Amino acid sequence: MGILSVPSNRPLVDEHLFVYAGLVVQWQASLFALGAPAVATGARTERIELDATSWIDLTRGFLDGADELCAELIATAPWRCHRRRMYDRVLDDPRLSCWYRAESPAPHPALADARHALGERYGRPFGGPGLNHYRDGNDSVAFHRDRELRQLTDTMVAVLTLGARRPFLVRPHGGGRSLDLSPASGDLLVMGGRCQLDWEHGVPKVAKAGARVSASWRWTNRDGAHTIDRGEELVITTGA
Ligand SMILES: O=C(O)CCC(=O)C(=O)O
Repeated sequence: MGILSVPSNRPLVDEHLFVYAGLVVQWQASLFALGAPAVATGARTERIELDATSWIDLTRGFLDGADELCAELIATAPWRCHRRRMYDRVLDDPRLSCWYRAESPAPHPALADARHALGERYGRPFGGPGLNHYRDGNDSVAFHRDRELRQLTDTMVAVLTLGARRPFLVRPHGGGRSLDLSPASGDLLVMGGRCQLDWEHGVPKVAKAGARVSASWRWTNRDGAHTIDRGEELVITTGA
């Protein structure tokens, strides 16, 4: 099955060992990702029309200082390893996660600013953020549609990448040719329209990768069937 990749003109520098609060975190740093975390001014957004009703907005370099923020979140966020029911089996989620309510303080002021910028850009209130930590290439999320949104016809899911660049694949629901958005540290993608109904996304395992954190915010107008597929469900939370 073919994979189309969306090129980025952002240069990568060599793989780094990044030391933060006693933690050694390894990833390929981007020249744009060092320094104090802040929403960048003047980053350009490109719209990718997946079909007539689904789209992805890709903003390369949405956040400055993304590697700093990645290291800080890895060291300070209340990470948990969750367990997921996949039909008749309960499996460890191969990544760490934590979620924040919209009304709770954001885990970092730059993430509060990012959520505010999303609200300004789209004129909609976003929730979250949810954070995921992919410790190395063995951590992943399989192709899926976001569980609580996948029957809804008008949703937005914004995903900000911090740290290592990993494939981020998007394909039609049920299979087909994949598009690889390959977000680098500080890049933002927003999946909109019927994307959670008609398309799937995933971050596959890779042979070697440094640490990556994703921060995501969601919005929906609640239009749609609202039927939840109970085949797959997040059930148990354990310590990291
Ligand atoms: O971490 C990412 O980039 C994607 C996360 C995701 O798709 C999810 O948690 O539903």
